[in-house]
Amino acid sequence: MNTAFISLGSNIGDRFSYLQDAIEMLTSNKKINMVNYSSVYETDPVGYEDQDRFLNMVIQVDTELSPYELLETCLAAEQELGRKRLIKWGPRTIDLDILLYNQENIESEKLTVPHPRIQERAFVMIPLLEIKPDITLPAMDMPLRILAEEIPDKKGVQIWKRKNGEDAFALFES
Ligand code: PH2
Ligand code: MG
Ligand code: MG
Repeated sequence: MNTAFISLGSNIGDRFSYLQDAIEMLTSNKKINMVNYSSVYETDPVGYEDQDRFLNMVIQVDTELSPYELLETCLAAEQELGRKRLIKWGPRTIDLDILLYNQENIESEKLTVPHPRIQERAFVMIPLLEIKPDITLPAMDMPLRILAEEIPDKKGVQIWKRKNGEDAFALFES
């Protein structure tokens, strides 16, 4: 069994529904099992700034799929949810990025794992560290938590729906 972390992002339309629908699609695959999920964060757009704020979160799954099969499954869900690729880093109904697959390093035309921009992006690191505070990236002897102390744009990442506590939400209730 393999463990993967996937980041989800949406900044068009009913953003929360897109997150929920994407999770439902991924986990409807018998070879993907949800292990954990983060709170949902509202985040300032990074890279291409002239667009609406995102909802972002991270999920952890166990899977029998290979990294490429998992990628295909993510791309199919993006397609199904109306993703149009118009502007690089631009607005999207849903973006599903494989952050980590076990502790593997994968570098091909189709797929780079770990995701190359994890360490620059508070909207990825904050939810990832919420699920797995002691996570390290392959070939790196420092926990991600230490690197994350340095990131400049933490302010732009705010809790939107908390996983636990008062504002607990039932993302996976049927
Ligand atoms: N995704 C991008 C580019 N910029 N900014 C935020 N806040 N959230 C995202 O998910 C995001 C982004 C490209 O994938
Ligand atoms: Mg992305
Ligand atoms: Mg993507």
